Amino acid sequence: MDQSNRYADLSLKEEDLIKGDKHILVAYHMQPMAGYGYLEVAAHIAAESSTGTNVEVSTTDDFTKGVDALVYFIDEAKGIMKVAYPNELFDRNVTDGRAMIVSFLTLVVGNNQGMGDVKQLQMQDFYVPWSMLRLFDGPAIDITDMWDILGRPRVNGGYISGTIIKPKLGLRPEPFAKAAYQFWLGGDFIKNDEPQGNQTFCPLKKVLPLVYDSMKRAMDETGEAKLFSMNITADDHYEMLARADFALETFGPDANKLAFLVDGYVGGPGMITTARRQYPKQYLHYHRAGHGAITSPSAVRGYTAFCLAKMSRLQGASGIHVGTMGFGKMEGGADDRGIAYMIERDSATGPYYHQEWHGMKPTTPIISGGMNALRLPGFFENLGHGNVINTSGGGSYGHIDSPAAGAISLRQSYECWKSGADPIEFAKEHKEFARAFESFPKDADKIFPGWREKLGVHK
Ligand code: CAP
Ligand code: MG
Repeated sequence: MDQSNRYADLSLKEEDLIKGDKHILVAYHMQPMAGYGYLEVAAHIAAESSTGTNVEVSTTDDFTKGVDALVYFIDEAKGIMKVAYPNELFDRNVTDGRAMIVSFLTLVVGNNQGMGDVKQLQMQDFYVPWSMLRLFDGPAIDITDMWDILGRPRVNGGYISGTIIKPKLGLRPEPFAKAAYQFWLGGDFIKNDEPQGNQTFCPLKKVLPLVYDSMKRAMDETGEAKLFSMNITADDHYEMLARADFALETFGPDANKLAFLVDGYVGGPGMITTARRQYPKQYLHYHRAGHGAITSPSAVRGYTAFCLAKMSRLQGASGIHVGTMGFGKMEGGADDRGIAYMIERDSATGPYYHQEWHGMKPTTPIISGGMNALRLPGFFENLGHGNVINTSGGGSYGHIDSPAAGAISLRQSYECWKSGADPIEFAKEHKEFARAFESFPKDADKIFPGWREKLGVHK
């Protein structure tokens, strides 16, 4: 049934919709199944994503029609469609009247993901009007709080060198805590790897006190504050709270140095909001493991990594993994810097919409995945700054001298880029950075051809 006479109005102007402050706007890549008209399917998507179904129903009244989602733009050749969703469609908390991401997802990428007349449908960007933006929690803690703890300026406090305890799984408590201590002798920030929690070979209640002891010893030896991002992901809300409360008790006077990590894509919006609202004093670290199922460039459904990151800021993530923009091991490219800009700036432009954040705290771009000291200078050059958290697992524990040397090489890499020095010349004066070349020779050959001769390395 062609519903475009009700669920499409191509005379609507985007600038009027934005000025009106009454709609969330969404841009999709869409391809209809063969044999269906483009506008017909676009209108069906708007119907199923708001007030309609595949047939007219007798119970519809004029008010209902007033909150219809409307297709307001299509470009069939490019496979683009845009929908205006009235603010009223989105669910509000009975507890405090605020908005929720799960309702946004249920509508804009809900049933429309499985319709028989749709071949491809992936959200590329969305615009949130101030009238709705103000109803989202936004971050409570951000990178400025981490810079504070690290004794850095609250503005442009710079690069936070981090790692992930590797191997990903299989360390028992003592070797786990030792690995942490070894990195903290040279670096700032350690995270659990995304599946690390309370495995039987490494019970949380045994390992966490040892990790805190490692942190205290490393802080004493270096005279520097250290940070730990602990995974509290669990199916059960009360399990999450139990883990977080135990950690806060364990870290006691150093609880401000404890961030909470949530595997937010697989865990879902509820888990992020649990952490955001139950522990508003802790940095909320959003790990996105699993997102590739829908955000991979090969995916044609769901939404992009850009949209995931933008939603995480609305939810209140203090930081989210944004990929390595083509410089690491995960999928992505240089243009992904736009993801970082959208979550860290107060005013930014995405693929289809400009967004003002009206002072909502920023979400830190967390850079992770195959990174090491050799890959970082190119990354910083592409992004244009180093106000990020970088977690290099292999890049630290794969350094041939020690995890501490790996950590120091990461910081030296940032200093090298920031000073504008030539990395080879810089390596001649900085041992740990130089030894990163020998630690990761394949990267060195690719990024710095001729490095062996220039650095006098002959084996
Ligand atoms: C990186 C990592 C991260 C991925 C996540 C891993 O380890 O810990 O989880 O980078 O990807 O398990 O692979 P390495 P993204 O530093 O040893 O590669 O940040 O793109 O979500
Ligand atoms: Mg990991």
